[in-house]
Amino acid sequence: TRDYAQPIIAKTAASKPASTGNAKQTTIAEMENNWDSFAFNPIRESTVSRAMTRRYFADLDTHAESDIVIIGAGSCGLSTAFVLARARPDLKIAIIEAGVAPGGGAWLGGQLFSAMVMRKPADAFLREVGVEYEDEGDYVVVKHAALFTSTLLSKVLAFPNVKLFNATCVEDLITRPAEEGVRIAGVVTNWTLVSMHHDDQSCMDPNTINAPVIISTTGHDGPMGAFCVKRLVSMQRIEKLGGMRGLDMNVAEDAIVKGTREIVPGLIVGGMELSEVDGANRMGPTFGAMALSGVKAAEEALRIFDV
Ligand code: AHZ
Repeated sequence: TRDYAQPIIAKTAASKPASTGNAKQTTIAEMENNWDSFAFNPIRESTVSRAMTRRYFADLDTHAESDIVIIGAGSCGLSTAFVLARARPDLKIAIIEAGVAPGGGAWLGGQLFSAMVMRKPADAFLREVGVEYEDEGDYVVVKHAALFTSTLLSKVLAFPNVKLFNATCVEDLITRPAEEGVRIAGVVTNWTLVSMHHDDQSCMDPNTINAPVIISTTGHDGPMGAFCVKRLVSMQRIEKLGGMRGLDMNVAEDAIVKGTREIVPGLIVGGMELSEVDGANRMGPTFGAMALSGVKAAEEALRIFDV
C-alpha cells in the first residue's frame, strides 16, 4: 500500500476518543518494576495536531471579544491577572505575551542571583498566592524568583476564565472616537514570526482582539518594552515620555504602585512601563512594586467595569 493512503484509512479510528473518562487510570506504582511490558496508549499524529489546534482556534474565537486584555506576562501582568481572575470569574481575560516563555524579568532575583526580594507590605501578595518566604523584618525573601513566577503562573493559568496567548505580540491598539478624544478598544496582534517577515511578505494582515479594558504591563523600554506608552505618543494621546530614571529602590517602588492608573480611557498601565510615562526611577531587583502595581491595576480595571 502507498503510504499516503494510510491517513484516510486511519482517520475514522483516530477520530474516536482513544480513552473514555471511565478508563482505568494506571498509577506510577503499577509502572514501577514493570518496564518490560510498558507501552503508551496508541495515538495518531493528526490526533495530536487536532487536539491542539481545535482548542487554540476555539480560544481565539472565544477571546476575539474579551473583557480584559493584559499585555505582557511579566511579574506585574501575572499579578494583575491573578487578582482579576480570582475576583471576577465571569470576566474573560486574555493575556498576550510576546515571548514564548511568560514571566518577563522575574525568573531571577537580579543578575544571576536566585533569591527574590520583596519589601513589605508586598509579603501580603505572597501569602495570597501561596509562596513561602523568609521574613527579614522590613523585607521578605523567596528562595528562588522562579518559585514565585512559576507558582503565580500556575495559579493564573488554572483559572478557567484566563487564556494566555504566548509567542504573540501586541503591535497596535484599536481605538474608537470618544468624548475624551479617543478610547482604547482592543489590541492588534500578530505572530512574532509573521511580523519578522514584514519586509519580504506584503500581504499578511494582523489579528485583533476587542476589549473594553486593556492593561499594559510591557516593562521598561528596550527592544520590546513600553510598547503601549510609546504608541500613545505616536498617536498623540500623550505628548512625550518622561523616560525611566536612575535606580532608587525607596522612591521607585512607591511611585510605581501609586502611579498605576488609566492613562487614556480604556488603557491602564502598570509595572515598569509606567516609569517611562512618569519619568519614575527604576528599582532594580526588588519585586514588591510589580506585585502591588498588579493589584492596583486590577482594582482600576474593576472600577471601570463597575461604572
Ligand atoms: O516579553 C515581555 C515581557 O514578558 C512582554 N511584552 C513586551 N512588549 C510586548 C508586546 N506584546 C506582548 N508588544 C510584550 N508582550 O511584557 C513582559 C514585561 O515583563 P517585565 O518583567 O519586563 O515587566 P514588569 O513591569 O512586569 O516587571 C519589571 C521588573 C523590572 S524592574 C527593573 C529595573 O528597575 O531595572 N527591571 C525589571 C525587569
